[in-house]
Amino acid sequence: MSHDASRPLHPDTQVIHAGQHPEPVTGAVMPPIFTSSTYAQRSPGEHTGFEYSRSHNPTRYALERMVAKLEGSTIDEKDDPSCGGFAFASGLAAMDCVCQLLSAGDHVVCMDDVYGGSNRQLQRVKARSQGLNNTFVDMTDPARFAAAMTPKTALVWVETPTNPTLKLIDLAAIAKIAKAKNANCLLACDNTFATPLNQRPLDHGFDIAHHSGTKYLSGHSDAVNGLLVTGDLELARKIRFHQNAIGAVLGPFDSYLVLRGIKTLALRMARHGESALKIAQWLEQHQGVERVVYPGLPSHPQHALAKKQMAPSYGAGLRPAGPGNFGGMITFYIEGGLDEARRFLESVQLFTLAESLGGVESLIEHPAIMTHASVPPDMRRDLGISDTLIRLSVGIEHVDDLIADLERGFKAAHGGMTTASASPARVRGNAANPPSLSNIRPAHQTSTPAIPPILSL
Ligand code: P1T
Repeated sequence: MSHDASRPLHPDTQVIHAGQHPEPVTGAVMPPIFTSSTYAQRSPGEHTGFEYSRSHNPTRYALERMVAKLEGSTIDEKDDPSCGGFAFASGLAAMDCVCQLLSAGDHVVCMDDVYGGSNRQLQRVKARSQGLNNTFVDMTDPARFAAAMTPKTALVWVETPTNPTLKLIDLAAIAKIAKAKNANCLLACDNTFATPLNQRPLDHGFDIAHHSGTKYLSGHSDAVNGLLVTGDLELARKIRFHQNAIGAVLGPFDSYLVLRGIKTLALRMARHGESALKIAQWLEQHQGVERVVYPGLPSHPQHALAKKQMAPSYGAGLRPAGPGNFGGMITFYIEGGLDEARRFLESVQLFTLAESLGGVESLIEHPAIMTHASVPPDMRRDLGISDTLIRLSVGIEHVDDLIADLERGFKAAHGGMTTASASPARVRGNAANPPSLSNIRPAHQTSTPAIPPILSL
């Protein structure tokens, strides 16, 4: 993209153009999907810069450059073909690559509330295979973090807002403490929930922004992928070496899909944020709710930090368009117990009961049984991942329809039905809950599927 560099572009424009240029041979405006696994050489070692597709792929580079620019990397394409952005086969594969930058026995400090799979990778894989020594700590309190951090800490891993309890971490405060204790310590922030439209970790002194691009970046729940971005050229070279040496790269078809999804990221995030705020406000007034957690509500204990940190500037004060920057994720504690939570989850119809988040469609899930089942039970209890905690990923449907759907759930949960009478079929059939959307609920949602043994290890 060539433009007058003295005039920064709005993020809405960047999601379409950043790091993109017409394909040099044909002028194709959208990047072709380069499927070739290898590239012809004129003479041994004499090639065009493209040798083998694990190492170099033009479609993947186009995606990587886009995310690198959105996250604020200033690495020039002349110095690094993907400007410090790296795409992987999943968010967890991207995290694995960061861990592989460490050495056996290194110390890691991790936020205590993170995606269950990130916790599992550190505790049940890296502790054994790399001997990483993990400390999980509540980093919402910088003093606690300072106590956990040692001069030998090699990696700090945070998520903000956290999955699933939507705690916030003051990135600038954590970066200052960490670098004072050990200037060489790597600071990585999983920016999946916020997206670069709502928060840019590199601007706050972090070395790496990480994404499960499976979520908001792709935005359509149709491509599992992960991304890393750094603005430090030396670190970029290390990540590139490991990305290639380990090999969990993102394929060209998925790279194309994710890049295509990002073109509407600004539009989608504005709608996600606007609707989530309305739903959070509605939930807060609802008698069936014990407590709502949403960073955009003044009742969120870190609302002031959210307003400061979740408002990235894209230069010259340019900010994403849209009323709310607090994202599309809400968690709430439903009144009652597991029975009420189950009836609620089984009864909503527009919100699909499923893991994942960040797609155009609304999703709902029960973290204790679903996404965070791999977190040790005592840790879940301490974090508040209880039987009554419900997580919403607010999609871009009309907000009134979403609210009506949630009301249907509350009627089923608290409408005087006994557990026995609350089967989804009965709920759909009763007069208070019109069966208009009943056909879209897949049959498997009515029973708990067995967990394949490989996943429950
Ligand atoms: O699924 P994968 O692309 O490997 O990403 C893992 C991951 C990493 N970080 C965060 C914050 C995540 O939420 C996830 C995946 N999360 C879910 C599948 C979920 O429903 O929470």
